[in-house]
Amino acid sequence: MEVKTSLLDNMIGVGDMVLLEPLNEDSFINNLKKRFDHNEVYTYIGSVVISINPYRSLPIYTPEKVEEYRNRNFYELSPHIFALSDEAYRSLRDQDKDQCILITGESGAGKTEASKLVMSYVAAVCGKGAEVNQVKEQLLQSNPVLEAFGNAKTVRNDNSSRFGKYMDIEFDFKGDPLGGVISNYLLEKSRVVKQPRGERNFHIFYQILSGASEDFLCKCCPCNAMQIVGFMDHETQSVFEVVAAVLKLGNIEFKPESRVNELKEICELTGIDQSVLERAFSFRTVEAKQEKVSTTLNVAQAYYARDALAKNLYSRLFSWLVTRINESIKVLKKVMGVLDIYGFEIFEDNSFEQFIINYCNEKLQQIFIELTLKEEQEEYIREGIEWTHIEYFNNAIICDLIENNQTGILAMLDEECLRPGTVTDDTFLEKLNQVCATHQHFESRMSKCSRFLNDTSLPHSCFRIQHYAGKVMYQVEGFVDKNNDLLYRDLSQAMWKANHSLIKALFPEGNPAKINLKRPPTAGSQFKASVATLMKNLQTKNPNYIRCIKPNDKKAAHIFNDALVCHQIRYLGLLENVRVRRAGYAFRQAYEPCLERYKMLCKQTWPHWRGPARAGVEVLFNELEIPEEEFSFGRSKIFIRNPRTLFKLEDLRKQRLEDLATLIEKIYRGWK
Ligand code: AOV
Ligand code: MG
Repeated sequence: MEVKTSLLDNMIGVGDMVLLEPLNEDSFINNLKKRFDHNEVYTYIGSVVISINPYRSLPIYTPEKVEEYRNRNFYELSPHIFALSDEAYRSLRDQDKDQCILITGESGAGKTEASKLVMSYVAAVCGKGAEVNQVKEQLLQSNPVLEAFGNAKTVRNDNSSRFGKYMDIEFDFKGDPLGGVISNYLLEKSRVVKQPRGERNFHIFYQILSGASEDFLCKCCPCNAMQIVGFMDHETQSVFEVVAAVLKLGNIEFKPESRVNELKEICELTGIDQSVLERAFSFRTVEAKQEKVSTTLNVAQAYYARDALAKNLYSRLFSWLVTRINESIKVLKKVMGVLDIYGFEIFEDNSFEQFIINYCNEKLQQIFIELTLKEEQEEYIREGIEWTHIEYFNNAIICDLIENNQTGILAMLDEECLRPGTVTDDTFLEKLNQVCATHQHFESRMSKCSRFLNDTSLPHSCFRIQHYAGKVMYQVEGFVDKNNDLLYRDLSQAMWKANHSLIKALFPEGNPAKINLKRPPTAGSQFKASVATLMKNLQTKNPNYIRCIKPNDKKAAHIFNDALVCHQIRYLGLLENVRVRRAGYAFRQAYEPCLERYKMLCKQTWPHWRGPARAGVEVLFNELEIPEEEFSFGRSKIFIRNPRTLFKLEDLRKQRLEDLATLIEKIYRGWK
């Protein structure tokens, strides 16, 4: 049997990196490559799943596969995303532990696909019946709706998520799905008015444009999905009217000879009073205390106002969609959260959006480090278990560079945005230079004392951050404006006056009765706050990790680029992950629940053990003859090295329960 396993391992590589011999970067990559060449795209590091994007459809997600993985122990079958999904679902159902699935990896690595696979697996194995099926359908169909409105083609990924998504799926005590709640994170709304070369606008615009003119609504692909999710026909219609209005806004030109057709059409479509909108594109009113001052907009300002309106209409529509979907699917019970964000990305030109996206990825890497590398090692020390520290890079320092309340880049950007006087992107960059010049992960040439004064690859209008996943150069142009996220009040008032209930609802601040002179929070600070809430939420749940890896930059099947994979393995800290895992213990449990679960396996502890739980567990393990090197006694918990020991305990318990059931049945028959 052993020979057979190692022959197989030689051919397709080992399924769990913890068992890899010898362990180094080369062997790690070779193992992944071998498996990739044999269509084995999943590999474990203990309970962490590494997933390599195959860029082609593999026959490994069929209903038969679902059945194969259903109710099986994690390490029983070959590594699969279904095994992780099953494990998470069963811990939720049987042990009442809220779960979260954290999917990370750079743009195009396969996060969104992974999140859908997890959801479809869980939907396939949980609950039955018409009502439950309707809930499942709604949960699953929220994906195509949000992808149509929130995804777009970029150079890195043809279906790139341009927003972050976290979805809690909620279950009742039996493990049947009840509903869900979606949180969305900052949509990259600048894409509505401008796309980098080779990229596209959000999918929905093309879907609308490709539809037949008279009934384009019905031909659009997300329509059916919208119906299943629970949108009423008039709501769907309103949504498409807003999208069409955004499209038409892009065609408005402010030239003397230009026709006013577009404006008229928009107003007809949306019930906005044409004279009000025209006025809002011509003047800007500023209210200071009791006074109102109107200034005429020049052509550039009119274009700015137009784009700001298009971006706002679209991003508010998107948030409304999420809220609306939540109304259909929301309830609160046991939950499984699935997190699918926009992956780390480096483009030729990186702006505020990339800065935000990459910051979000830093935070997720931070959570992984906290829970798997840091916390795990600290727990051994706390529990008094002998331990040699394993080094790893902690990116907390980069998070701090970005989010520190006093000296962080976001705080300084806010300070600039709120400062009276002339504020430009350059004054912001100057400020960064004063405060960050000496930070190890910050690079720029503006400051006199800069270490990068002679680095010509770094233009004066840029700063560079050495992120955990690589160096990214950010063009400072647009940071202040995008953070301010300014929409002239005349426009929000014009929208609020529209005879269109959806548009009216999207611009509540346009209501003159609710004029609030306080400035709304900046885009950056809103994002920071929502990410902080997300991180707190994730920490209350039991984490399951999927680490996605992109095998090549060509979006192509069968190509495994060693250097590219190596880079990702390094920054994801995967080798350190194996080392910690290998030196450590796969499973731990406090003494009381452990004794409670297994006491039936030992005469001395069954049915009652009258002593400290720890002593009970000692007696139990002794009687079961579990080899000493397989476990350690911590201060409050038992640590088990190999998951197989745990499975053995579970199998024995199952056997014992079956024996008991047979026995009870016999006694019962005897009575009859
Ligand atoms: P991402 O979510 O990680 O990028 P996606 O999940 O959108 O990446 O994957 C990109 C593309 O890779 C998909 O559109 C599929 O064509 C292919 N792909 C990914 N996973 C699989 C799989 N398991 N089997 C077959 N093909 C796959 V981004 O959202 O850009 O960060 O922001
Ligand atoms: Mg994605």
